[in-house]
Amino acid sequence: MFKIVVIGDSAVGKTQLLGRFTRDEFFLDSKSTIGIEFQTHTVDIARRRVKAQIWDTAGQERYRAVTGAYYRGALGAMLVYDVTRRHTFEHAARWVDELRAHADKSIVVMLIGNKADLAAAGRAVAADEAAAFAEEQGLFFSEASALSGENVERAFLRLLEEIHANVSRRPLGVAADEEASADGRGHGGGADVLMLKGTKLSLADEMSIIMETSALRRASSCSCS
Ligand SMILES: Nc1nc2c(ncn2[C@@H]2O[C@H](COP(=O)(O)OP(=O)(O)OP(=O)(O)O)[C@@H](O)[C@H]2O)c(=O)[nH]1
Ligand SMILES: [Mg+2]
Repeated sequence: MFKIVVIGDSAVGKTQLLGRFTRDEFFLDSKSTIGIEFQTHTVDIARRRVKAQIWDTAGQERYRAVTGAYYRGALGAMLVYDVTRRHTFEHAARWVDELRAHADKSIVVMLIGNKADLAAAGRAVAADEAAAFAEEQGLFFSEASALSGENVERAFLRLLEEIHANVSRRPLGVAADEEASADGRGHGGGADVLMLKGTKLSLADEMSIIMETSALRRASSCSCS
């Protein structure tokens, strides 16, 4: 189980990228995400079954829930901006700072310039500029379109491959132990062991996410300003 977080400003297409990758779906009139949601999707990476657990939250500060638990145990991140709205790209540096502050140092990050289908008519960020920023920050980079599906699966698979390579490069003792667990041959067996090692999400974390998310939902349906 590989935990991936999707981050970036509001309305850049985080939820639609996730829907395209996990269910091959797209909704033009999607609503802003409130709190935290996640989807899982199983793929084959380097002849191994890998379950990607992909977490999605609101780009807008007031709809976001607990930051620490969101990033905890994440092995990868999709940092999304909208190729037609320049400020969403300019904020990418802030999202990188947030990752550096809250995520594991070895997290693999993919910068995604989404809405590539609109680039011909309304591009506001050159691909070269984004690629240079990604290189400087040590991120992978791809433009994509959740609407057309272009590059979506490829970008997620690349991220998962890089995470897989990262995990495989861990010290021999750790890797061997995790592989045995993943195959069900280790103590306790089963992929859950690997997931618990990876995410270290305690029951208290899960409860706080559920409670804060429902509080956010109540607040967002309140008519007060
Ligand atoms: N043309 C085009 N529109 C897109 C694309 N991806 C998303 N959209 C649209 O952009 C809007 C926002 O998409 P969301 O996926 O909800 O954005 P988000 O980043 O999850 O936003 P928050 O949940 O508020 O943080 C919706 O109207 C989508 O239909 C894309 O690739 N191309
Ligand atoms: Mg969303």
